[in-house]
Amino acid sequence: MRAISRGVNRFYVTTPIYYVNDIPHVGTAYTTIVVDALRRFHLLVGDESRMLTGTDEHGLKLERQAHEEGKTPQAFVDEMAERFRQAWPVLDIENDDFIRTTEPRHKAYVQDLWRRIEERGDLYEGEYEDWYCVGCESYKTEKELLPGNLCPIHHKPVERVKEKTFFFRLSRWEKPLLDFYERNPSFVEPASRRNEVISFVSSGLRDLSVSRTSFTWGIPVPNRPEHVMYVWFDALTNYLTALGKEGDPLRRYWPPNGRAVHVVGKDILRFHAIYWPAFLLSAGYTEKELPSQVFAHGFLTVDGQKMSKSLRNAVDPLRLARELGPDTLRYYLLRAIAFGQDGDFSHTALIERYNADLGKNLGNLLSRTLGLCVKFSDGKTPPMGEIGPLERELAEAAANASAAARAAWDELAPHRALEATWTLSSAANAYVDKAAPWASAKAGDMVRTHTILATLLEALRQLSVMIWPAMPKKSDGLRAQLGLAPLAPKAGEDLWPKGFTPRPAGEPLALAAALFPTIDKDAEAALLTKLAPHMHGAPAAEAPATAAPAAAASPAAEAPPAINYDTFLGVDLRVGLVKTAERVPRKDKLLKLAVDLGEAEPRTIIAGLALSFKPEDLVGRKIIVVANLEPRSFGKGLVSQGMLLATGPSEALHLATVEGDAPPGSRLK
Ligand code: ME8
Repeated sequence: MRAISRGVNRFYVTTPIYYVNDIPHVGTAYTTIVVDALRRFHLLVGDESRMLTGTDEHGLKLERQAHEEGKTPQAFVDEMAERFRQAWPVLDIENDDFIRTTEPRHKAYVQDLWRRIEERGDLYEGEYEDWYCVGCESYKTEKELLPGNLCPIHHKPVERVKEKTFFFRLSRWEKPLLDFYERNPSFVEPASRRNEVISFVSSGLRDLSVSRTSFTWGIPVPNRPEHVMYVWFDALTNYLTALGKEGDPLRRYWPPNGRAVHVVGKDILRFHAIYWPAFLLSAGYTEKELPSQVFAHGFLTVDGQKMSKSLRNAVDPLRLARELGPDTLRYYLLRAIAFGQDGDFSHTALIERYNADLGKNLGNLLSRTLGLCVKFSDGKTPPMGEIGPLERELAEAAANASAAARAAWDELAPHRALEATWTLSSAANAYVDKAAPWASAKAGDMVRTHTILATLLEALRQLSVMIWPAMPKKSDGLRAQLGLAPLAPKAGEDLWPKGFTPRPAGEPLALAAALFPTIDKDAEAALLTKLAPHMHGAPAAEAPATAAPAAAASPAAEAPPAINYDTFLGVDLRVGLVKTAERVPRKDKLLKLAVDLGEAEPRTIIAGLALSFKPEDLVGRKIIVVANLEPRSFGKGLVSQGMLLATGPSEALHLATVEGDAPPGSRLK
């Protein structure tokens, strides 16, 4: 880890800049919460700390999506970027800057970087011909693809690209990169990811196509406006754009004067660990002026399932934060997922952790301690008398917890930091039981009783500091009950707990409502129905176009068990006539159909057909509909009132239909 030893340390931490084809979801919220917690930790220990997030707004994916929605790319990205900008404060994320790649400051900076690389001879013109995944905005080689030319990440067909381009001489940087990784082993973390990067680079780097000529939504190449820059060349540069030009005071955050850490998901490690340092080295930056670290975290699943778009959106982090408070979500994500590894998001696990760690452990410690202070110390801080072995033991637990948590935060391990923090809360709870202040009070030993309570109040004060990076609001609430002002960290002032230093006696405490009221079984059920509707009837996966697409697609798939005739009759299968069909904004697989089932009004059916059919090709077609399936919500007022039958993979579906002229509404039996 590269830390700065002179004066105040500077810590610059960034999230990826998110594509605006999606709205903020639990995956992007995860990265952004971690980065905010790291920012807060460094602020708390007196570092100059700066956080950057923002949006990635160029490229083919966004140009296409804007067209699909009938908007200009600029209008589309303006609208979507706003959703990100407004989302983060709801999660108590306080980024110091928010960068958009369509801003003039960014364009100027990227063009400058381009020129520097060009001057050093690392750009040359040519023609690119190979595969491209629009979802990844990334070039793919034949051997990376899945059968059927599918992108291994998106499972969607890649596109054949043949166009004039500028190539970046990435191959020239193979050896310098390998040397750099060797000299700076903490550049890529965790270690397993570093090994992946090293083995990828060692297997040979091809020159990289860094401009596109087949569309226009990008930053123009200087003096060659028929080329726009490859979106990743443009995007990666954001981390420097946001610190201004050389000489700008913000540049002090960049190495060698500051520590710059890029936190990214494992999906985009290669871009950050290979392309980005190669661009910088090529532009003349020295090794010491490269980012300090790229930390690739794992991917989240939801209730054990891969996050498809519909599933991702079924967990709305903003709604969760509004229902349960941002700190509950922050704590859960930071504590439950080992940072660096894949993890699972589950509402029930979240509520379990809330009740156990926050309610029963920390919350109880607070309410017990303050209740005892009200009873035995007039609701004020009691005087500290002579301490005994139990107090020494707790002070030692506090010292260990604070040292371990500090080290873990510094090593980008929030889960370990919180685990260590909670060892103090558990130790303090055990201490109350062992020290039994109620017994000493009963025996009339108020000096001892007060000593115990003063010890507990100090443990709580330390906890209020150590939870601040993860739970800033709850830290304020905890401190308010302890009669302490909210923390106001300042650069140069280290607030992290050091030693056991009880407060003067006689300061007012302010016992208030429970900090973490228990979520009982009834409240949990109500919350789950509200927050996780996919767990309550509606299927969680991407909108099925068919009753059982996977099984139907494979003749060898195991057949479901036999059902009796009455059960079959319970399924209301009807002939439907498609009256209209349209795309669903921001849901790239879905089409919305109006289907005549012989009823007074056509039914709305949302189906995963968009990869196989153009909307206009479906109008007038007869389909088979399961007419009595429970309505299913896709959010934003979109409700499907039935399901149609089809077979095949989602990009090559065949619709089930009937021969002859069976009128709409005819029942199949
Ligand atoms: O890749 N689990 O943007 P993006 C955990 N614009 N994290 C997840 C996640 C999941 N299931 N899904 C997404 C881009 N993320 C580029 C970045 S940077 C110069 C350009 C998080 O909108 C994770 O941080 O696709 C991942 O790397 C990022 O969102 C991808 O965001």
